[in-house]
Amino acid sequence: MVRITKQEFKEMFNSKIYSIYAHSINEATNEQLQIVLSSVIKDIIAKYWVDNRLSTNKEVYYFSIEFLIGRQLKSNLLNLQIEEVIKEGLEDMGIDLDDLICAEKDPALGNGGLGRLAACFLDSMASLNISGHGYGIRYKYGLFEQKFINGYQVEVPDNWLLHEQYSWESIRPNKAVVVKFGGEVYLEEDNGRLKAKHHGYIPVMAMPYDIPIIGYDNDFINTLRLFKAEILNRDFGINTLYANTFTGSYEQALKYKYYTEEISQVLYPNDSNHAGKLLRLKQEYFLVSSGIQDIINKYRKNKFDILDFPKHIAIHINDTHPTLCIPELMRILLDEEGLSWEEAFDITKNTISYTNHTIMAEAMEKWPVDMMKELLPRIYMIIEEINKRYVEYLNHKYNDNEKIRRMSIICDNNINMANLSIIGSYSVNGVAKLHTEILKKEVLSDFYEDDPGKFNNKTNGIAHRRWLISCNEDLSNLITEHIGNIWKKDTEELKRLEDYKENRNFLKKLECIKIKNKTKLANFIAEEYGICINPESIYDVQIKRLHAYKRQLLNVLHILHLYHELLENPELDIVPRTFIFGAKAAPGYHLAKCIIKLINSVAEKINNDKSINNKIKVVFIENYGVSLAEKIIPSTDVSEQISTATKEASGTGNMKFMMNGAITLATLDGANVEIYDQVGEENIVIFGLKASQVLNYNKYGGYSSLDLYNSNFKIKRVVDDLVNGFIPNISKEGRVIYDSLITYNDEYFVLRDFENYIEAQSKIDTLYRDKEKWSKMCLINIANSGIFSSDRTISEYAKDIWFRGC
Ligand code: GLS
Repeated sequence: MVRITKQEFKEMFNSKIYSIYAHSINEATNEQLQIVLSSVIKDIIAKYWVDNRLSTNKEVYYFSIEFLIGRQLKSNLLNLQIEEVIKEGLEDMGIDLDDLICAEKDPALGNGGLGRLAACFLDSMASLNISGHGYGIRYKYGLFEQKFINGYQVEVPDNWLLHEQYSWESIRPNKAVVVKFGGEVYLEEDNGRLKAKHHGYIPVMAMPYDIPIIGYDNDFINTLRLFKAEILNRDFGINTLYANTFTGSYEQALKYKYYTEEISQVLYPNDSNHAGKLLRLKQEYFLVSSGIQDIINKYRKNKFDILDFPKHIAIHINDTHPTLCIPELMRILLDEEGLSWEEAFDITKNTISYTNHTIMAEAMEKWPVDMMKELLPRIYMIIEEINKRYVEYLNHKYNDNEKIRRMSIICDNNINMANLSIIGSYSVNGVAKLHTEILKKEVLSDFYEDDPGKFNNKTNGIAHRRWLISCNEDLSNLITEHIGNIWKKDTEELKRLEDYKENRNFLKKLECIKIKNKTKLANFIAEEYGICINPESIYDVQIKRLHAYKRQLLNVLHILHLYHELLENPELDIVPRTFIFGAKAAPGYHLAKCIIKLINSVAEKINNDKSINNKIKVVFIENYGVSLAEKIIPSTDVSEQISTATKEASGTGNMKFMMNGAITLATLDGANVEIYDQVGEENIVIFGLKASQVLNYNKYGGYSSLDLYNSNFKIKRVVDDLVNGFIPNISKEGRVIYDSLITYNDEYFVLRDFENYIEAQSKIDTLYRDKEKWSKMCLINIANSGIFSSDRTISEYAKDIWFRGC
């Protein structure tokens, strides 16, 4: 057990503040005090961290271009189980722990679900005593900070690295490696074998920064290693290695510095979207090569036989962004370890596993052959060889040119990264049952038919420690008072809460906690945005990236519909509603930005219209991210999960809301289907097209949004609002949105699902009126949310993928 007394802590804290800042507590800012506290905690855990790094068990390495870890202080204290001692120690010194928790910067090194999932997985691996480490990029600028100016999204750089430092990291210069870009590769005769020789490349130093990932109550600490791109030797000197490209002048040295540092400068702000830019390819290879070299260096130190690599190492690639792990591992095995092609490919295929996170066509990574050839000549040669051999295999097995085109890695001068990931790995999984079925039957059906055993499902999960124990303390305490502590380590125990579903006293307590959380959020919104919301109203929340398929538009069109109903009949009997949005749009995603402007303009109009008696309010929370989610989710009544069926691979916000006792209003998409299976139809509100219907429309057509518009008065009324001046200041944006719905036939079936959504919303209104029944529904949701802990997901990855056969 990590143990520390209050006295020891205070001494450490006092001496640390002098050694870091050379001044006393009284002169320190909260940011400084938070940095001191993190540093003390790092000292406290140092021994455990070192011990863990020496592990010789099978190790898992999780490669991800994004890690959205959120603030660490509170969750580290929780996992170390030392929150009370630290809180009291700080109190003695006149410091409020909560102030320090809020002073921590929130590292936004991810866009949304994919990056947050990676963070939850790290938490679970450490908590389950699995040696599992993350590899990522230490972006200087994370996801942009969002500001609203006149209702428009404006992006501001996110300077999360205060004075170039992050309080939880430790730099490891002795573990730096060199990543090579460009140049030329020749195959030269060496001892009777052809060996690849790489000349004239540009070397980039990958400097590791380690962040401890602390397990829950188990003294187990893993590492998230983030690489920063730097010049070689950090000295600016002229280096013969890059003399070919940067010819030695001061100007050239500066160019070199720019070339290298640019690589880890900024996170690409796209979610589920492939930008296809050269810099992104550099980032991908930088991540992959740094990580793979690091693994190999450690492996060599352990002196294991290289042929046993898959017995000791599991490498997991989080979507296709780290797919170059496959040719990079091949490169090292062939060129440095001197293995044969067959040996190298066998090892690679048995080491690497792959998760697919989306079926959206625009997210499928494809790289132009020329770009790959020029930037990564050796890697390209290897990809070409893998492809050649695979196509030979296909030719042998099938006599079907179309099929072979679909399955090959290189086609039409593009490299298809999903195909490379499948061909070079032993396991392919989707992230929810429905998504995996769609992969098997539709998107990847050729591969599934070829090798069905490779495919499996791993429904996503969330770290319940952050998303319940830490962010909703009152609820967590209520649960513990009634069913004891075991659920914190085994969330299936939450099921025992069902024993209380007829217990009015318990249901009342649940309701009181929700009201308390809602009041807290109302105070926050009043302070931040000057909008007064009513904690007795239904908090109806949609927080996630802004994307057409997620259909924030459907939500806002329904708000307009309600507004019209209220204007026509101010006495209309509805439960007051507060619609809350939080969403960032990719800076280049025009339609998404128009929708943001629309929501803000609708909010402005409705919130200032006295005639509707505060019956509806609309709040768009600026700069949505992990820390805000931790505030909003515990106070939510209705969780909006309304994507077009088939489009949301899983969703994870849906699970967080459910675990905090919100009722899900959803389409049968992604993991919503499994939430439905858990709670039963009385405890969730479902609407809209099913996946099979959407797939049919996509295949055979038959949908006309214009017909709907012309035949349905309610639809026409809200769609016309976009262009008739009813909502002020959206003339351009309204037209863009109108066109997406009518001129371009409503790709995401917003209008097709509209009537059904109105009915579902009115069902929510009816259900909420019976408070006790509502509370019972909330309870059933919480009780059945245990399966969505990422501990369950990670146990499945461990059993079925990383350690199978061990
Ligand atoms: C995503 C999917 O869109 C989400 O549905 C999914 O929950 C998440 C994690 O698996 O991955 N894919 C993606 O590119 N971004 C995501 O959030």
